[in-house]
Amino acid sequence: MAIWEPILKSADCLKKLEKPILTKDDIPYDAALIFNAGVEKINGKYVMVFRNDYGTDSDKFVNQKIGFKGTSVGIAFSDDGVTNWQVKEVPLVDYQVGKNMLGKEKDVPDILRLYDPRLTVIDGEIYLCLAMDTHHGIRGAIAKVKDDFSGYEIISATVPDNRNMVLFPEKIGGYYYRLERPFPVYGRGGRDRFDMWISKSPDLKFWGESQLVLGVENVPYANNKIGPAAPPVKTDKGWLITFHAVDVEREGRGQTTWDLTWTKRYTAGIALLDLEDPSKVIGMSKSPLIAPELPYETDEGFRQNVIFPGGMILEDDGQVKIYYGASDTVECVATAHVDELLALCTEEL
Ligand code: BMA
Repeated sequence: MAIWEPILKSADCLKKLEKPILTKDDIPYDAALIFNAGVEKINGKYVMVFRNDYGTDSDKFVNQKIGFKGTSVGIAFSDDGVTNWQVKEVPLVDYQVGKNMLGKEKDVPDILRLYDPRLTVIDGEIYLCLAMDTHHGIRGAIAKVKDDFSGYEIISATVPDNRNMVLFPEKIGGYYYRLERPFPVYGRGGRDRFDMWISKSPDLKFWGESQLVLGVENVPYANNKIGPAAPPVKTDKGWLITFHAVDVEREGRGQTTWDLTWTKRYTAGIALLDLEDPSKVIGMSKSPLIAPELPYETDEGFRQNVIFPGGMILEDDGQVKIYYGASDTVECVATAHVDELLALCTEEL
């Protein structure tokens, strides 16, 4: 595949680790693609909740039209957030293709699979936002997770079609908030053209007062769709957010996930939202924060040229760790100082 025109580069302040931090080789059960993880620091330990598409010959999947046997969501722990990830013996969630026709969830019997986990701790409780494929469309689910990651309960789910939800880590003006990306097709010309929205809730179950936060037209390096990436991080200046931004070489190509002619490029953007009214963008960068550049981001893996952040941690010394899936195949981390990231968010919408 290689790097595409127009060439998009990561921000100068961003330091990428030269190799992925979690791959299929680290997983003690069937695993092929390890990516799009949520990460949080809980009681001093880093917890990663990762997506695993499994059940295929992993050496042969580059540009192949293949199916997988299932998708699971696994858990890993690390002391420094970068090295030595200890993967829990069993995944938290596991859905096999074709085996969930009657459903596993008592309250939501329609589920086909859960994936792309985003992890947020609010008032000491652990929550996951997940994409939820059902027989009747793709929904965004919020699950409450047991402290030892041994189980979960879905506490709310959107109507289709919505996903990429992330929760803010605290209430703002008495309400919980989430960023999300509905994907209206008919209303936007019958093709991908999706934006980032926000909704609020008194209890994490009932969501409303939805508003548009950022439109795809506000992002100069996207011509296809944008949406949330990692959950927001609080800073003195505002809520620091990452978002995914997609450009295609030519309209109408690479439209389905399993399409052989994959030509979507996913980069990550950065913006700052108002602390008291997070529906307001107070600054953004008009250039990407993370672009695909390294060989395993551009030339290897299942879907080349895909960068998708799912976790962001602000350390006490100001270092920010940004966790991202690369090529829908491996999980990576990049770092920058928070002041450098804030300095990027100075352009107006
Ligand atoms: C989206 C989701 C993501 C994935 C991206 C690129 O539709 O499936 O999990 O990273 O496509 O393939």
